[in-house]
Amino acid sequence: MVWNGSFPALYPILDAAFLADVPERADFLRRLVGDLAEAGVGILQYRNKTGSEAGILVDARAMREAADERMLLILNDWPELAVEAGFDGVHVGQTDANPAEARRIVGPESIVGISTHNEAQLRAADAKRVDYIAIGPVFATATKENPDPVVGLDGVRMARAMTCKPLVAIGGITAVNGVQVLDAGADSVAVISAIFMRGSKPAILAVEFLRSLGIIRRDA
Ligand code: 3NM
Repeated sequence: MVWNGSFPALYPILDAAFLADVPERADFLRRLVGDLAEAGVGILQYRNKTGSEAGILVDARAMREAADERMLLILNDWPELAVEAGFDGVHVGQTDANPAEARRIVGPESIVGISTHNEAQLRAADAKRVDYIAIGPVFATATKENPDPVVGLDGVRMARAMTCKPLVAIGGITAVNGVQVLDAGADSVAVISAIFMRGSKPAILAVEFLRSLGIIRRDA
């Protein structure tokens, strides 16, 4: 994938845990994704660490229908399912499918992103055929099980100095601290809880987040 334009500055990650008890899940997903696209979200990841392959595919297809071409859709960890669902790419962690294998499956035109947590992983990722590199956790996060040590804003600066690829920062990022993370050199901030909080309206939170980053004007 060659980026024509810049990487979207806000990269929400929809974790399946957020969908646990919603009624009419496919309809809910279609509405949610449509609302996020309307809000100006340009890239969205679907992350489901516990579901069956069949279940993930059903969810992913519903998302694809609603996103049309306004939004890049990335699947966490399942390159084959990403292709089957017509997603734009796949994101792999350090212990998931390796990026070369993911690239072979999704093909040269799709997006492959990878998580890194330290300097050695960043160096290795930069040499691979990946389209963006994520670094984290930047701040403490309650969302990920067994998170790696916090890298802080200095970790983002270090990562920026080590790669020219689009840099996505993740972990504990909010509408309050997001600007600092971009100022430290990240192209994008990936967030779960700041957008997908129980009882919240993700599209409203996304608009507020985009405003806080200066992506949409405060009076818009
Ligand atoms: N990956 P929140 S931190 C999924 O360090 C994930 O690679 C991380 O959730 C990493 O925005 C993280 O709620 C959790 O902190 C991000």
